[in-house]
Formats: sequence, structure tokens, C-alpha cells
Amino acid sequence: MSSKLVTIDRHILEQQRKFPNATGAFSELMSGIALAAKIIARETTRAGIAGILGAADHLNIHGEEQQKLDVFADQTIFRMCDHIGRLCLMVSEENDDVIPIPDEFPVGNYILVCDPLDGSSNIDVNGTLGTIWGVYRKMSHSERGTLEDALQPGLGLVAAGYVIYGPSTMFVYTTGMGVHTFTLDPSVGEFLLTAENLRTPDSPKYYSVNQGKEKFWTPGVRAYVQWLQGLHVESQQALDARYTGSLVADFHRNLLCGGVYLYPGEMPGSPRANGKLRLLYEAGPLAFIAEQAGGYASDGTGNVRCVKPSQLHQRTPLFIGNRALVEQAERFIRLSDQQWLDQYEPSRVMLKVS
Ligand code: FDP
Repeated sequence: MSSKLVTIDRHILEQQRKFPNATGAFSELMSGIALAAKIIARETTRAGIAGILGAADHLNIHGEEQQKLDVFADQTIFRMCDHIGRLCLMVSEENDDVIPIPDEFPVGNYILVCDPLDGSSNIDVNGTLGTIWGVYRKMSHSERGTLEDALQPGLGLVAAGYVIYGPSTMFVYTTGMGVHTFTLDPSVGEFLLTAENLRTPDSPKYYSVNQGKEKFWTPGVRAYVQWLQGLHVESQQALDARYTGSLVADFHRNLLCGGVYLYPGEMPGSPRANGKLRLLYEAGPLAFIAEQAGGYASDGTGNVRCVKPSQLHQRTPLFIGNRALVEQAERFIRLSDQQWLDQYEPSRVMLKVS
């Protein structure tokens, strides 16, 4: 716990002072995201009373029933970040294409990608929800950015974070200088620093997976989960299972307590042969945070931050958490899942990093 009261603004300013060439872009951007998070938190708390729980009238671009809170969260993030002059584009799970900055506002050199309300199946049951976001630097010379600017691998992230709407609301971020967590004090309406340079514990406690999907798993993933449970001949430990159906909630618990979250690629021919989670705005940002906390994230074959998206809403298998646990998943897959690898590997672009 920090003994002084440090807001997100102050924390970023103090970090930027260490770099004389810092432009201040992040402080403004993060203020926008933090304000959106406070508004979303307020709305999730009173959603039942305010009548915005449950499905909106239409499906989102993935054919999923769009929940009213999803729509609200999406619009709130856009409205809090569109005018600050630091972004040239945004990408959201809820929008088919890249979202341009309205002509009336100045543009900057960054691209914001986000999943405005992750874990939406938890909305109707008052379960934990989250927002995941990441920031890329524009690569093209186009003033307002291009689709290619948004299609960057996770290695290109310059900042990433998430907000968890649980018993309290927490804001977690990294700009590549450690992972820092803030908790919303509702009495003053500010996120206050609760942990600086967070490291995930070396000895893990939990694994998180939707065990109900086991019939779709590949042999390697099945053996791996048995290894996590202590049932495999080579197991040295047995972890407890925790799965909420909200990636942010499961990732956050494992970050604090040690563990691994997985949503694997399923058997070839299954609709989720390439996993379920979105590469650009779910896997990439959380992978950056995991690495900064001493962990690792993989698509089952290698560092998921090296996978270059060819589509905005591309899905990816994901194994994320303690490095040793994630590397063990890669071993099981390499050993037992040649059939899956034969169909998966040619379908994605993996950058080679020396
Ligand atoms: P949801 O579809 O409810 O938004 O991001 C997708 C996600 O939730 C993750 O938050 C969650 O971990 C996972 O999907 C849950 O999927 P299953 O219901 O298939 O387990």
C-alpha cells in the first residue's frame, strides 16, 4: 500500500518526469479512459434500477445479442476519448470497422483498441465485468490513420490496461514500466494508487478454464489441464479451479494470486478451432500486462504478442499467467496436437523476434 494519495494523473506525471522527451499524451488519454471507467462503474452499479440490464434490441457484429450496458460502455469510451487530440482512430469490439475521430476534433498519433465491456454474460447476474484497452502508435503517414495502423501485433503496444467492475472498481495499467493498480474511492470519485510494480507470485494457486468445453479440447490441452489438476503422471502440483466467465476477473485473480487462464483452440473443424478471444483488444493488452508483471501469454505455439492480426476482430487461442505454466501448455501442444497445429499455424502470421 502506498502511504501517499496518488491519483492516476499524478502517477503518470511522475513516471513521465523520468523521461524528458515525454509528450504528456498518455496522461490525457488515461484521464479520458479513467473518466469513462468511472461513468461505466456508476452505471453497472445502478444498472438494475436504471433499467439498462439485459439485451438491447440488436445483435453485435459477431452475431451475439448486444447487451444494453455494452452499448453504453462503448459509447462512453468513445465520447470520453474522441476530442482529446491524442487519437487518430479507435477500435472497439462493438464496431465492425475502425472508428474515425470526428472531423471537428484534432487528431494525434495514437490508436485506442478496446473491449468496452468484457464478460457480458455476467451482466444479467450481477457478476464481475471489465474493460480492456490498449494503445498503439500510428505507423503510417496518414493524418487520420489507416486500418493497417490498427492491425499491429501486441509487441507494438505502448500502453495497456483494464478496469475491473467488482466489489470495488480497479484500474490497472502499464506503459512498459511495471504494472500499477488503482482503486476507485467513490467518496472522492478518484482512482487512488493501491499497488506499484505489481509482480505475479512465483507459486501459482489457480487455473481458469471453461471445463464444460472439454469435449472440444485437443489431446494436448486435455493432458495439460490434467497436469494442472495434479492428475497427470508428470504433475508436481494440483491447482484449484476458478472460472467466472469474465476474462478480466479471472485474469486479475491469477495476476494477484498466481495461476493460468486458458481459452484454447478447439479440435479442427470446431467453430472455435482458433479460440474465442479477440487478439487485438483482449489477448494483446492483457499479454503486455502479464509480461510486465513477470508472466507470459501464448497462443499455444509462441508469444501471442508476436501474432500480427490480419483482421480487426480476429480470434486467438490464449494461455496467460505464470510463465512456467504457460510454457508447459506450449510443451503439451507441441507434443500431442500436430493435427491442430497443421490447421492453426498456417492461419496466422507470427513475427519472428530474435
Ligand atoms: P463474454 O463472451 O461473456 O464477453 O471476451 C469473451 C468472454 O466473455 C470472456 O470474458 C470470458 O472469459 C469468455 O468469453 C467466456 O466464454 P465461455 O462462456 O465460452 O466460457
